[in-house]
Amino acid sequence: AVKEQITLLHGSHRVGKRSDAAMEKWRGYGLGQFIHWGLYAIPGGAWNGKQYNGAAEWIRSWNGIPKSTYDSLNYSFNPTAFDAKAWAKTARQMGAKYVTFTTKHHDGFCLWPSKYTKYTVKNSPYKKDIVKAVVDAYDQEGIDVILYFSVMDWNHPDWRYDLKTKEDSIAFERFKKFTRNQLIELLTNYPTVKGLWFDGTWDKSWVKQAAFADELETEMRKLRPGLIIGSRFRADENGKRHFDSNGVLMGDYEQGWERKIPAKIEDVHGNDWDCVMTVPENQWGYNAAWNGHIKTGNELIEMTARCVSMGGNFVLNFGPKGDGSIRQEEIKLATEIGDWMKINQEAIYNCEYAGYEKQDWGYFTKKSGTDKIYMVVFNVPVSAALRIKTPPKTIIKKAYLLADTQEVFSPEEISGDEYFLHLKKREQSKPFVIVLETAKAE
Ligand code: JFZ
Repeated sequence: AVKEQITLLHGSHRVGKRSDAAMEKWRGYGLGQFIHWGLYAIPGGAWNGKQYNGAAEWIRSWNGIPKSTYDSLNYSFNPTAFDAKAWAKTARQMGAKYVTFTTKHHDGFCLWPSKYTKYTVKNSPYKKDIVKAVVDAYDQEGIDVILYFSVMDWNHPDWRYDLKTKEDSIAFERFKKFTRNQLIELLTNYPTVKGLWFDGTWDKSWVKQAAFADELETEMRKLRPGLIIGSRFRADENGKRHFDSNGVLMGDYEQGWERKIPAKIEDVHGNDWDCVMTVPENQWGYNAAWNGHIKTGNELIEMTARCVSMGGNFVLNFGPKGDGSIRQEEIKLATEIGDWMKINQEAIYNCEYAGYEKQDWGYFTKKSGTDKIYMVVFNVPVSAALRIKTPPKTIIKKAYLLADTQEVFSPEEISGDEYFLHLKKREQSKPFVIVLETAKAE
């Protein structure tokens, strides 16, 4: 059914994907790193020896903690082992093409010396600008930087969840100015950043600011042409978030894939998107206990391939400790992923949805702008025969192992457009990639 379009003042400003160079680059990243770091890394998921059940970066919201005690953690923030260059090396070694870094999480503590609040790293024993160190180090490694920014700010006296009284509205007007000032400050201080990753934008107070947020987004884009902003920044005038009242994506990519991956290509509706993922179930900031299932390297590699096969980027979260060092478990995972990427990265970078029917053995990706198809194989069937169903009028010219191009395969045609690719070895401990060089049949 064709739905009637309504006129919106503050809905989406574009139908379809962006096609400029900055966005093309973003689309080709394939794999990224997320870093959640802030004062919450000091308690690390526990307070006075008691484990907090929620996400470690939310510990301030725990009833058992006096807010003023948490808010004084800035006086203990002295990460002696913080080494932005070491972080960036870990990211490069893993194969990350971009990093999203928490400049300010919900607790309001700023990792840069913001002029607009005292609650910053400047008023900690550490003193130095963490955001600058991170941006410089990642720039140097050739990894693009996106700044995470929480609009919700638990520390700011003018933050409100809703605007119920005149007093609330007056306070929130100040808060809006503060938010704008901080965002312009970030873009001005760190001109190399490629985008902003917004969070804490779900409360009624902010959802009601359609006009303000729209203007601010326009202002930021003008200040930094090419800036990439996801769908989690602003709502339209009817309070619709991510997708406006006409169902059109707001912002440059869909930001709703948080710890979940689309089940099928239809679920992404032709939009750009990225999936942000934690190593345990739901812990972004450092949690010393890390309970429950911890994802393995193979699981994370599979998620990367799955995202890329549906045109998305996969972003793996790291939660450095209070002293600034990255925990050993995360270093190990970064190494495992990186070792795999070194051999198989061709199937991940600058790749997109291949247009092939999904098969049980794994994921198809396609090198953008070419006829090169990659089969990222995770589940080898007992028959050791991998099914391929090509789109109509496709010829498979050559099939070979990416890791060893000497190992070629002769696809057996089962029926029109359907083939079996017979593997020689059935036992594999790591996912592997088979390249299909294809052509269009006349
Ligand atoms: C938010 C934060 O509250 C959390 O601490 C972390 O920073 C994460 C990346 O983002 O949590 C969310 C935000 C959005 C959804 C779920 C959790 N969502 O849209 O489903």
